[in-house]
Amino acid sequence: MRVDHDRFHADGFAVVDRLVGDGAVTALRERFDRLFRGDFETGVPPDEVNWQQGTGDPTLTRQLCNGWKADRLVAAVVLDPALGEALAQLAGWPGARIIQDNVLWKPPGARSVGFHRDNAYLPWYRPQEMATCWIALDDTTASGGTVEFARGSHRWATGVEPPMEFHAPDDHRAPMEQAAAAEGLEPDVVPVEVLAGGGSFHHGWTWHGSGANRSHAHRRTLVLHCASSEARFHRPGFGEGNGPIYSRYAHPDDDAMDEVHFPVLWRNDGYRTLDLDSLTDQL
Ligand SMILES: O=C(O)CCC(=O)C(=O)O
Repeated sequence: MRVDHDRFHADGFAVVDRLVGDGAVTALRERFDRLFRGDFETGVPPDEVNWQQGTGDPTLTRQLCNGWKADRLVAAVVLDPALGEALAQLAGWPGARIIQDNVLWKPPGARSVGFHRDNAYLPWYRPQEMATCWIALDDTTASGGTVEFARGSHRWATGVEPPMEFHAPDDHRAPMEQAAAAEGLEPDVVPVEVLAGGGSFHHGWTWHGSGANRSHAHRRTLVLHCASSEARFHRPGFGEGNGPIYSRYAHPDDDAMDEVHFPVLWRNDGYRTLDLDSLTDQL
């Protein structure tokens, strides 16, 4: 996997032709079916189950967070040390630990995902930084509602972020356009169009989202969000962003992020959370 670091730092994202092989793509699609049916291989449910077959709104993008806890193949892909190393090097960290994965499925006709900046939802740990790898499991197109990035937006002002709706806002780009106007510029919005198995890396302050799927093709994606291997919980932020969900894993007497829940994928001294390597046998 070759990631263009100059592009990533200039644009806030970099597109990559191939992140996972065809065999893994096919097998993951089958795991997506199982996960959205509530068939959790390990017996452990994902941390967030926002959509299930039978009860989920068919017009929404289906989402689960931390599918890796429920499914060993998802785990084998998102806990891959090569992805952890790539993210750590892009972000300038000594190592990378997973904060969250997203299992996303936008069928034909499903609505948008609102533009947002990942770092804005992380006041519950320090350093408040995320870097992300987005893996397409179908060929992606602009009309099929692929992810879109606002070029260079990782350098726009941070602080008060405009309010956003993640699921199906009427105008999915509106908060980003408001932020662009505050910068005094026209946003340059770039859709990630790749073949299945390709994808992108993005910076935690890059504005991104995706439009409705106006094509006849499904759009399935597996997303890996990492933080620095050195990240620690930050108690004053527990009530904000998605802190109420993930701060449940804090210890009462220290700020360590438990490696059972936030395993280290790669560190520059060779360290990696134990027991992860057996998972790669699934690939
Ligand atoms: O795929 C999408 O529509 C959104 C993905 C996203 O928010 C992310 O990768 O951080």
